[in-house]
Amino acid sequence: MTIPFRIPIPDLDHSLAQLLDHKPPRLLPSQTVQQLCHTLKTQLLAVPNIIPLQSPVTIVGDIHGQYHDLLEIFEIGGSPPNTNYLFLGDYVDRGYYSVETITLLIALKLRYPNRISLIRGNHESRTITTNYGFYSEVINKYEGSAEVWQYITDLFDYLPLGATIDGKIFATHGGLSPSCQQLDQIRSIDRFKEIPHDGIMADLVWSDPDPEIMDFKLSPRGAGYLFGYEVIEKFCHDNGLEQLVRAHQLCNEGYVSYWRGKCLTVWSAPNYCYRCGNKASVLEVMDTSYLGGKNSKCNEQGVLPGQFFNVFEASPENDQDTANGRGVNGVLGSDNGEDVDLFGDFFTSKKKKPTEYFL
Ligand SMILES: [Mn+2]
Repeated sequence: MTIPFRIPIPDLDHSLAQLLDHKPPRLLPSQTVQQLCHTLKTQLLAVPNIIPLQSPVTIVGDIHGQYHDLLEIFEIGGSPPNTNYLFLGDYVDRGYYSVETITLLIALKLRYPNRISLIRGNHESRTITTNYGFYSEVINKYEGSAEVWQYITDLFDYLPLGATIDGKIFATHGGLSPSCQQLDQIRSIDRFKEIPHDGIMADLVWSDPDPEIMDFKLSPRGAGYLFGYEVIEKFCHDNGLEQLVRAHQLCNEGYVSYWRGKCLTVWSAPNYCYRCGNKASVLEVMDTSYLGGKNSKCNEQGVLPGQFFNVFEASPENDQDTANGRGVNGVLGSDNGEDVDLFGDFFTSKKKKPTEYFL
Protein backbone atom coordinates (compact mmCIF):
# COMPACT_ATOMS: atom_id res chain seq x y z
CA MET A 1 0.00 0.00 0.00
CA THR A 2 1.11 3.56 -0.61
CA ILE A 3 1.46 5.58 2.53
CA PRO A 4 1.30 9.35 2.13
CA PHE A 5 3.69 11.73 3.86
CA ARG A 6 0.80 13.53 5.48
CA ILE A 7 -2.45 12.11 6.82
CA PRO A 8 -5.49 14.32 6.12
CA ILE A 9 -6.69 16.17 9.24
CA PRO A 10 -10.20 14.64 9.07
CA ASP A 11 -8.61 11.17 9.19
CA LEU A 12 -6.50 12.12 12.22
CA ASP A 13 -9.56 13.61 13.90
CA HIS A 14 -11.42 10.39 13.23
CA SER A 15 -8.64 8.36 14.92
CA LEU A 16 -8.59 10.77 17.86
CA ALA A 17 -12.38 10.47 18.19
CA GLN A 18 -12.13 6.66 18.26
CA LEU A 19 -9.88 6.93 21.27
CA LEU A 20 -11.31 9.96 23.05
CA ASP A 21 -15.06 9.77 22.45
CA HIS A 22 -15.65 6.18 23.54
CA LYS A 23 -15.54 4.41 26.86
CA PRO A 24 -13.64 2.18 26.80
CA PRO A 25 -11.53 3.74 24.04
CA ARG A 26 -11.75 1.96 20.66
CA LEU A 27 -8.62 0.32 19.32
CA LEU A 28 -7.37 1.74 16.02
CA PRO A 29 -7.23 -0.84 13.20
CA SER A 30 -3.78 -2.31 12.58
CA GLN A 31 -3.59 -0.64 9.16
CA THR A 32 -4.31 2.76 10.69
CA VAL A 33 -1.55 2.26 13.26
CA GLN A 34 0.80 1.33 10.43
CA GLN A 35 -0.08 4.50 8.57
CA LEU A 36 0.28 6.71 11.67
CA CYS A 37 3.66 5.21 12.56
CA HIS A 38 5.02 5.40 9.04
CA THR A 39 3.99 9.02 8.63
CA LEU A 40 5.39 10.07 11.99
CA LYS A 41 8.67 8.27 11.20
CA THR A 42 9.11 10.28 8.01
CA GLN A 43 8.50 13.48 9.97
CA LEU A 44 10.84 12.55 12.85
CA LEU A 45 13.69 11.95 10.40
CA ALA A 46 14.10 15.73 10.19
CA VAL A 47 13.91 16.29 13.97
CA PRO A 48 17.24 16.71 15.81
CA ASN A 49 18.24 14.46 18.73
CA ILE A 50 17.64 17.37 21.13
CA ILE A 51 14.49 19.31 20.30
CA PRO A 52 14.83 23.07 20.90
CA LEU A 53 11.59 24.15 22.60
CA GLN A 54 10.35 27.44 24.02
CA SER A 55 8.32 28.11 27.14
CA PRO A 56 5.51 27.87 28.07
CA VAL A 57 5.52 24.10 28.06
CA THR A 58 4.14 21.44 30.38
CA ILE A 59 6.51 18.53 30.99
CA VAL A 60 5.06 15.06 31.56
CA GLY A 61 6.92 12.11 33.09
CA ASP A 62 6.26 8.37 32.88
CA ILE A 63 2.72 7.34 31.83
CA HIS A 64 3.21 3.55 31.53
CA GLY A 65 -0.02 2.68 29.80
CA GLN A 66 -2.27 4.43 32.33
CA TYR A 67 -4.52 5.85 29.63
CA HIS A 68 -7.21 7.31 31.90
CA ASP A 69 -4.60 9.07 33.98
CA LEU A 70 -3.20 10.59 30.78
CA LEU A 71 -6.68 11.97 30.05
CA GLU A 72 -6.64 13.35 33.61
CA ILE A 73 -3.45 15.25 32.73
CA PHE A 74 -5.28 16.93 29.84
CA GLU A 75 -8.07 17.83 32.29
CA ILE A 76 -5.82 19.46 34.86
CA GLY A 77 -3.11 20.77 32.54
CA GLY A 78 -5.21 21.81 29.55
CA SER A 79 -5.89 19.79 26.44
CA PRO A 80 -3.85 19.93 23.25
CA PRO A 81 -3.42 22.16 21.33
CA ASN A 82 -4.20 24.76 24.02
CA THR A 83 -1.28 23.62 26.17
CA ASN A 84 2.17 22.73 24.80
CA TYR A 85 3.34 19.36 26.03
CA LEU A 86 6.72 17.69 26.27
CA PHE A 87 6.48 13.99 27.15
CA LEU A 88 9.61 12.43 28.63
CA GLY A 89 9.02 8.83 27.56
CA ASP A 90 7.92 5.53 29.13
CA TYR A 91 4.53 5.62 27.45
CA VAL A 92 4.08 1.85 27.43
CA ASP A 93 4.43 -1.24 29.71
CA ARG A 94 3.06 -1.93 33.19
CA GLY A 95 -0.34 -0.26 32.80
CA TYR A 96 -3.31 -1.92 31.15
CA TYR A 97 -3.72 0.48 28.20
CA SER A 98 -0.31 0.83 26.55
CA VAL A 99 -1.81 0.50 23.06
CA GLU A 100 -4.41 3.21 23.61
CA THR A 101 -1.88 5.48 25.33
CA ILE A 102 0.80 5.37 22.64
CA THR A 103 -1.63 5.50 19.70
CA LEU A 104 -3.31 8.57 21.23
CA LEU A 105 0.06 10.29 21.67
CA ILE A 106 1.10 9.43 18.11
CA ALA A 107 -2.17 10.75 16.68
CA LEU A 108 -1.90 13.93 18.77
CA LYS A 109 1.69 14.46 17.64
CA LEU A 110 0.62 14.16 13.98
CA ARG A 111 -2.41 16.40 14.50
CA TYR A 112 -0.58 19.13 16.47
CA PRO A 113 3.10 18.70 15.53
CA ASN A 114 4.24 21.99 17.06
CA ARG A 115 2.31 21.56 20.30
CA ILE A 116 3.30 18.01 21.28
CA SER A 117 6.83 16.67 21.65
CA LEU A 118 7.66 13.06 22.43
CA ILE A 119 11.10 11.86 23.47
CA ARG A 120 12.33 8.34 24.13
CA GLY A 121 12.32 6.50 27.46
CA ASN A 122 14.05 3.25 28.33
CA HIS A 123 10.75 1.40 27.78
CA GLU A 124 10.56 2.57 24.16
CA SER A 125 12.55 -0.48 23.17
CA ARG A 126 11.84 -3.91 21.69
CA THR A 127 13.53 -5.85 24.49
CA ILE A 128 11.93 -4.02 27.38
CA THR A 129 8.42 -4.03 25.88
CA THR A 130 8.71 -7.78 25.29
CA ASN A 131 9.25 -8.28 29.01
CA TYR A 132 7.11 -5.64 30.70
CA GLY A 133 3.69 -5.87 29.12
CA PHE A 134 3.32 -3.96 25.85
CA TYR A 135 4.04 -6.95 23.61
CA SER A 136 1.55 -9.24 25.40
CA GLU A 137 -1.05 -6.48 25.43
CA VAL A 138 -0.80 -6.12 21.63
CA ILE A 139 -1.08 -9.89 21.18
CA ASN A 140 -4.18 -9.93 23.40
CA LYS A 141 -5.85 -6.92 21.82
CA TYR A 142 -5.07 -7.70 18.15
CA GLU A 143 -6.09 -11.34 17.96
CA GLY A 144 -2.67 -12.84 18.33
CA SER A 145 -0.91 -10.56 15.84
CA ALA A 146 2.29 -8.73 16.79
CA GLU A 147 2.10 -6.36 13.81
CA VAL A 148 1.04 -3.33 15.83
CA TRP A 149 3.89 -3.93 18.30
CA GLN A 150 6.24 -4.07 15.33
CA TYR A 151 4.99 -0.79 13.82
CA ILE A 152 5.19 1.05 17.13
CA THR A 153 8.58 -0.29 18.27
CA ASP A 154 10.00 0.57 14.83
CA LEU A 155 8.72 4.12 15.38
CA PHE A 156 10.45 4.24 18.80
CA ASP A 157 13.81 4.16 17.01
CA TYR A 158 13.01 7.58 15.54
CA LEU A 159 12.13 9.39 18.78
CA PRO A 160 14.46 12.22 19.86
CA LEU A 161 16.55 11.78 23.03
CA GLY A 162 15.99 15.09 24.78
CA ALA A 163 14.84 18.68 24.59
CA THR A 164 15.99 22.09 25.68
CA ILE A 165 13.61 24.80 26.89
CA ASP A 166 14.68 28.35 26.04
CA GLY A 167 18.21 26.94 25.98
CA LYS A 168 18.21 26.95 29.80
CA ILE A 169 16.61 23.66 30.77
CA PHE A 170 17.72 20.25 29.49
CA ALA A 171 15.07 17.54 29.60
CA THR A 172 15.67 13.84 29.06
CA HIS A 173 14.14 10.61 30.33
CA GLY A 174 16.83 9.39 32.73
CA GLY A 175 19.87 11.58 33.19
CA LEU A 176 23.51 12.28 32.47
CA SER A 177 26.31 10.12 31.11
CA PRO A 178 30.02 9.92 32.01
CA SER A 179 30.66 9.71 28.25
CA CYS A 180 28.98 13.04 27.57
CA GLN A 181 30.22 16.48 28.57
CA GLN A 182 28.59 18.54 25.82
CA LEU A 183 25.04 18.63 24.46
CA ASP A 184 26.64 18.59 21.00
CA GLN A 185 27.81 15.03 21.67
CA ILE A 186 24.17 14.03 22.05
CA ARG A 187 23.24 16.00 18.93
CA SER A 188 25.72 14.03 16.86
CA ILE A 189 24.61 10.51 17.89
CA ASP A 190 23.03 8.29 15.22
CA ARG A 191 19.86 7.70 17.26
CA PHE A 192 17.86 5.74 14.67
CA LYS A 193 18.34 2.35 16.25
CA GLU A 194 17.44 0.18 19.23
CA ILE A 195 18.75 1.57 22.53
CA PRO A 196 22.26 0.12 22.92
CA HIS A 197 23.61 -1.68 26.03
CA ASP A 198 25.79 1.24 27.03
CA GLY A 199 27.13 4.60 25.90
CA ILE A 200 25.52 8.03 25.84
CA MET A 201 22.21 6.95 24.35
CA ALA A 202 21.73 4.22 26.98
CA ASP A 203 22.75 6.50 29.85
CA LEU A 204 20.33 9.27 28.83
CA VAL A 205 17.37 6.91 29.23
CA TRP A 206 18.65 4.85 32.19
CA SER A 207 20.56 7.13 34.62
CA ASP A 208 19.32 8.58 37.94
CA PRO A 209 20.42 11.44 40.22
CA ASP A 210 21.81 10.49 43.64
CA PRO A 211 21.92 13.23 46.30
CA GLU A 212 24.40 11.17 48.32
CA ILE A 213 27.22 11.26 45.80
CA MET A 214 29.31 13.85 43.96
CA ASP A 215 30.56 11.95 40.92
CA PHE A 216 29.26 9.05 38.79
CA LYS A 217 28.62 5.59 40.16
CA LEU A 218 27.35 2.38 38.51
CA SER A 219 23.56 2.13 38.71
CA PRO A 220 21.86 -0.70 40.61
CA ARG A 221 19.49 -0.91 37.62
CA GLY A 222 22.22 -2.68 35.66
CA ALA A 223 22.20 0.05 33.01
CA GLY A 224 23.05 3.75 33.12
CA TYR A 225 24.72 5.54 36.06
CA LEU A 226 23.94 7.36 39.24
CA PHE A 227 25.17 10.94 39.05
CA GLY A 228 25.93 13.40 41.83
CA TYR A 229 26.14 17.11 42.54
CA GLU A 230 29.47 17.88 40.91
CA VAL A 231 28.42 16.11 37.73
CA ILE A 232 25.28 18.16 37.29
CA GLU A 233 26.96 21.42 38.31
CA LYS A 234 29.68 20.96 35.73
CA PHE A 235 27.33 19.79 32.99
CA CYS A 236 25.02 22.78 33.51
CA HIS A 237 27.93 25.22 33.70
CA ASP A 238 29.65 23.87 30.59
CA ASN A 239 26.44 23.91 28.54
CA GLY A 240 24.96 27.20 29.73
CA LEU A 241 22.09 25.38 31.45
CA GLU A 242 20.26 26.13 34.70
CA GLN A 243 18.51 22.85 35.28
CA LEU A 244 17.95 19.21 34.33
CA VAL A 245 14.36 17.92 34.21
CA ARG A 246 13.86 14.18 33.96
CA ALA A 247 11.43 11.37 34.79
CA HIS A 248 12.15 7.63 35.20
CA GLN A 249 11.70 7.26 38.98
CA LEU A 250 8.52 6.72 40.96
CA CYS A 251 7.90 9.61 43.38
CA ASN A 252 5.35 9.25 46.18
CA GLU A 253 4.40 12.92 46.06
CA GLY A 254 4.55 13.01 42.24
CA TYR A 255 7.85 14.85 42.04
CA VAL A 256 11.26 15.28 43.69
CA SER A 257 13.61 18.27 43.66
CA TYR A 258 17.35 17.69 44.03
CA TRP A 259 20.06 20.19 44.82
CA ARG A 260 17.73 23.18 45.32
CA GLY A 261 15.98 22.69 42.00
CA LYS A 262 19.07 21.97 39.88
CA CYS A 263 17.50 18.64 38.99
CA LEU A 264 13.80 17.77 39.03
CA THR A 265 12.07 14.41 38.68
CA VAL A 266 8.54 14.50 37.27
CA TRP A 267 6.43 11.36 37.63
CA SER A 268 3.05 11.23 35.89
CA ALA A 269 1.60 7.78 36.65
CA PRO A 270 -0.58 8.06 39.80
CA ASN A 271 -1.22 4.88 41.78
CA TYR A 272 1.46 3.26 39.62
CA CYS A 273 0.62 -0.23 38.46
CA TYR A 274 -2.78 0.16 40.17
CA ARG A 275 -1.21 -0.51 43.55
CA CYS A 276 1.46 1.97 44.64
CA GLY A 277 -0.92 4.64 45.96
CA ASN A 278 1.45 7.44 44.86
CA LYS A 279 0.54 10.89 43.58
CA ALA A 280 1.64 12.16 40.17
CA SER A 281 2.49 15.51 38.65
CA VAL A 282 3.23 17.50 35.55
CA LEU A 283 5.77 20.33 35.57
CA GLU A 284 4.48 23.59 34.16
CA VAL A 285 7.31 25.76 32.86
CA MET A 286 5.69 29.13 32.32
CA ASP A 287 8.65 31.44 32.03
CA THR A 288 12.41 30.98 32.17
CA SER A 289 13.42 34.64 32.05
CA TYR A 290 14.17 34.66 35.80
CA LEU A 291 16.47 31.68 35.65
CA GLY A 292 20.13 32.28 36.24
CA GLY A 293 19.62 35.56 38.06
CA LYS A 294 20.51 36.15 41.70
CA ASN A 295 16.86 35.73 42.67
CA SER A 296 16.67 32.34 41.04
CA LYS A 297 15.94 30.55 44.32
CA CYS A 298 13.72 27.52 44.60
CA ASN A 299 10.40 27.76 46.42
CA GLU A 300 8.79 25.28 48.83
CA GLN A 301 8.13 22.81 45.95
CA GLY A 302 11.83 22.93 45.16
CA VAL A 303 11.18 24.41 41.72
CA LEU A 304 12.78 27.52 40.24
CA PRO A 305 10.89 30.76 39.50
CA GLY A 306 8.36 30.43 36.66
CA GLN A 307 7.76 26.73 37.36
CA PHE A 308 5.00 24.80 39.09
CA PHE A 309 4.39 21.12 39.83
CA ASN A 310 0.71 20.48 39.16
CA VAL A 311 0.02 17.45 41.37
CA PHE A 312 -2.86 15.03 40.75
CA GLU A 313 -4.19 11.70 41.91
CA ALA A 314 -5.47 8.60 40.16
CA SER A 315 -8.48 8.83 37.85
CA PRO A 316 -11.74 7.03 38.82
CA GLU A 317 -11.00 4.47 36.07
CA ASN A 318 -7.61 3.74 37.62
CA ASP A 319 -9.36 3.15 40.97
CA GLN A 320 -11.85 0.90 39.19
CA ASP A 321 -9.10 -1.15 37.58
CA THR A 322 -7.48 -1.42 40.99
CA ALA A 323 -10.74 -2.62 42.54
CA ASN A 324 -11.20 -5.12 39.71
CA GLY A 325 -7.75 -6.52 40.41
CA ARG A 326 -6.47 -5.80 36.92
CA GLY A 327 -3.00 -6.13 38.36
CA VAL A 328 0.11 -5.29 36.50
CA ASN A 329 -0.03 -5.77 32.77
CA GLY A 330 2.35 -8.40 31.54
CA VAL A 331 3.95 -8.79 34.92
CA LEU A 332 2.60 -11.65 36.97
CA GLY A 333 1.03 -10.71 40.26
CA SER A 334 2.61 -12.32 43.26
CA ASP A 335 0.93 -15.35 44.75
CA ASN A 336 2.88 -15.31 47.95
CA GLY A 337 2.31 -11.70 48.90
CA GLU A 338 5.79 -10.80 47.82
CA ASP A 339 5.85 -7.58 45.88
CA VAL A 340 6.63 -7.78 42.19
CA ASP A 341 9.45 -5.77 40.73
CA LEU A 342 7.65 -2.45 40.51
CA PHE A 343 10.44 -0.02 40.90
CA GLY A 344 11.90 -0.78 38.23
CA ASP A 345 13.39 -1.91 35.42
CA PHE A 346 15.99 -3.03 37.96
CA PHE A 347 17.76 -5.66 35.94
CA THR A 348 19.56 -6.79 39.01
CA SER A 349 16.43 -7.30 41.10
CA LYS A 350 16.68 -10.45 43.19
CA LYS A 351 13.05 -11.25 42.50
CA LYS A 352 13.22 -11.15 38.73
CA LYS A 353 15.43 -12.84 36.26
CA PRO A 354 17.79 -10.23 34.82
CA THR A 355 17.14 -9.48 31.19
CA GLU A 356 19.76 -11.19 29.05
CA TYR A 357 19.95 -8.10 26.88
CA PHE A 358 22.22 -6.37 29.31
CA LEU A 359 24.33 -9.28 30.36
MN1 LIG B 1 12.06 4.80 32.78
